[in-house]
Formats: sequence, C-alpha cells, structure tokens
Amino acid sequence: MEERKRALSGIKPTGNLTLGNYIGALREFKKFQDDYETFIFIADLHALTLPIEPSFLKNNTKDIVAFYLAAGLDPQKTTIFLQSDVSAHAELNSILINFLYMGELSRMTQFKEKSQKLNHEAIGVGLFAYPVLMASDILLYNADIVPVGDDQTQHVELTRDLVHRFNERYKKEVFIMPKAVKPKVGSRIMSLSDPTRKMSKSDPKGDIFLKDDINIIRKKIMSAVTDTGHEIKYDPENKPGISNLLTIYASLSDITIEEAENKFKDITQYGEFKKTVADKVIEVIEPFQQRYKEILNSGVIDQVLSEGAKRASYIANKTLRKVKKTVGLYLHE
Ligand code: ATP
Ligand code: LTN
Repeated sequence: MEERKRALSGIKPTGNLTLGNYIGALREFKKFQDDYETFIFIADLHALTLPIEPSFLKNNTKDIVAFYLAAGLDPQKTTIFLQSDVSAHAELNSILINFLYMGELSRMTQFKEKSQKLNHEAIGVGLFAYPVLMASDILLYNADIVPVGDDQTQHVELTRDLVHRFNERYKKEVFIMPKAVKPKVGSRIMSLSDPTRKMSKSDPKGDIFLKDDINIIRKKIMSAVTDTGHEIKYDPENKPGISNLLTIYASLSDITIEEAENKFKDITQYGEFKKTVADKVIEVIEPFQQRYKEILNSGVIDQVLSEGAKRASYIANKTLRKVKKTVGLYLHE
C-alpha cells in the first residue's frame, strides 16, 4: 500500500488566539486530516523564545488543545501533541543548528521584527535560532505539506534550503522536501485598528480574540478603521480596512474575494457592510466557543496529549536515528 502523505503544523502558545490564527491556520488544519497523515502540535518550546510567565504559558497551551479539538481536529485521525513532550525535537535541533548560517537567520523577517523591540545585548539566542527548531519540527515527521499563514512561509523556505543542503552533503535523500500551503483567502489578516499591520496575538492591537465575548466582537468590527469613501472594493493599497473586512467575510463564507465584492456591490454604507461581516464572524465563532468550553470542561485534554506524544515520539525517533546514523553519531544497544 502506498504511504499517505504527511501534513504538519503548529501554533505557539504565546497568547490568546486571534481571528488571524483561526483563519490563517486553525480552520485550515482539519481540511487535511482525511487525506493526509496529520500532525498538529503546540510549539511550546518556541514560546520560550521571548520571556513568558509560566502560568500564562501553561494556560495558553491547554487552551490551544481545546481550540484544536473545537475546530474539528479528530485525535483518531490527527496526532495532537506538545513539542516539549517529544525530546527528538530538541535533539534534532542540536544537529541541524550546524546546517543553517548566521546570515540566513539574521535575514528572517520574524527575527528582525521581534528583535527590533529588544536591546541588542539582550536578544536571546533562541529567538535567533527559532527557524532551526521549526525546521526540526517539520523534518522529524518528513512532512510533505506545512499549512501556515503568510508570515511563516519564509521559515518553510529556509527549511527547504536546509533539506537541499543536508541531502547534498550526505549524498542521499535523508529528508524529503516540505512545502508551505497557505489558505486560498486570508493568509494575512490585519489589525482592525491599524489595517497596515498584521493581527498578532503577542502584540495585540485591534485584535479579535477567539475568546472575546460576542458583543465585544461586534463592537470591534463596527468600529474597525476604514476609509472615507463608500465603495466596498478589494484594494489593499488604498482601502486596507475594507479589504481586510472583505477578506474575513470571504474566508469565513468559503467564497472568493470577487464573490464577496459582488455580494456587497450595491451597498454604499460602511455601517451596513460591517454589520454583515460581524454577523458572519459571530455565526462562526459562537458555536466554536461553545465547543471549546465543553472540551475544556470534559477533561479529555490530558489523554489526547499523552496518546499524541506516544505516536509522535515513535515517528520522530525513527527519523532521529536515521539522521544520527547519517552524520556519523555512533548508535549502540
Ligand atoms: P505571535 O504574535 O506570538 O508571533 P502570532 O499571532 O503571529 O503569534 P503564531 O503562533 O506565530 O501566531 O502563528 C500560528 C499560525 O497562525 C501560523 O501559521 C501563522 O502564520 C498564522 N497566523 C498568525 N497571525 C495571522 C494573521 N494575522 N493572519 C493569518 N494567519 C496568521
Ligand atoms: N513558527 C510557527 C509555529 C511553528 C510551526 C512549526 C508551524 C513552530 N514549528 C512547524 C509549522 C511547522 C508560528 O506559527 N509562529
């Protein structure tokens, strides 16, 4: 029997999940679990790359598992696990860290953005080496596809460079080439208060949080920044606010941007448009929040994680052994 292809992705538990995380990542994940062998994890080691309160990290982690399940991930089909539960991630990281270069890592947009806010002397090595650990995550499972939002595709590209370099060096196909897969619509949801910047959970400004009260969600959308015109048109350059709301609407309605534009072509009041967008967001998020609460109260999370860790470890350790052998580390009984 031909082996199924693999899909892998993760979210780091650095804060409350946003509508951007939902549209760019979370809601995409379950689309793969029927056709791919799917691995979805919590990138908790990555969350340590910037200072974080232990209890906050722990709560965020549990929350994300509940959100994964609420979004329709089925633990029978998808291996759900914590990165820190599978020690092979840290081990492969310490091998692969020798295969990426300072120059490459310093050019990563995420590193540049996050380190810019810090004093140069206090930029953590982990923040700098973030993409090495991410490459380890992907390569341990020989993932064919990596569903991510726009901001993570650069890291997947770097992983591809690493695969090429590693396989060339050892003259064999140790790793297979992964590919980033972005959602058709909504790979970069912008802040509602400043639609020129990405909606981001660790630096929230104009974010919609998945845990926000429904009335707050409506309020946030109704007061989203737009422009002075009155046309509902997709034009990210000149109408970033309207374009962002159109994207949110199209994505959650499973239609194209053009179809969304067409739906609103006779509307000339931004207020009316915003109300329809808010209704759509609430229609999707309200039952999702309900499922999330039920899951948190059901006590299934620990079991899902312990089974996930076992399955993930088995596969990850197989790859790790292969890599150790390849580079000349001595394996013995
Ligand atoms: P942080 O603020 O801590 O950097 P984040 O909100 O950017 O976090 P991540 O954990 O880095 O979220 O991302 C999880 C997934 O969600 C990734 O696949 C990422 O590409 C996607 N994602 C994050 N923000 C957005 C957004 N605004 N629009 C679409 N996708 C997003
Ligand atoms: N860097 C990702 C989280 C992440 C990830 C991965 C995503 C860590 N390892 C491997 C896909 C594949 C982010 O969302 N910030």
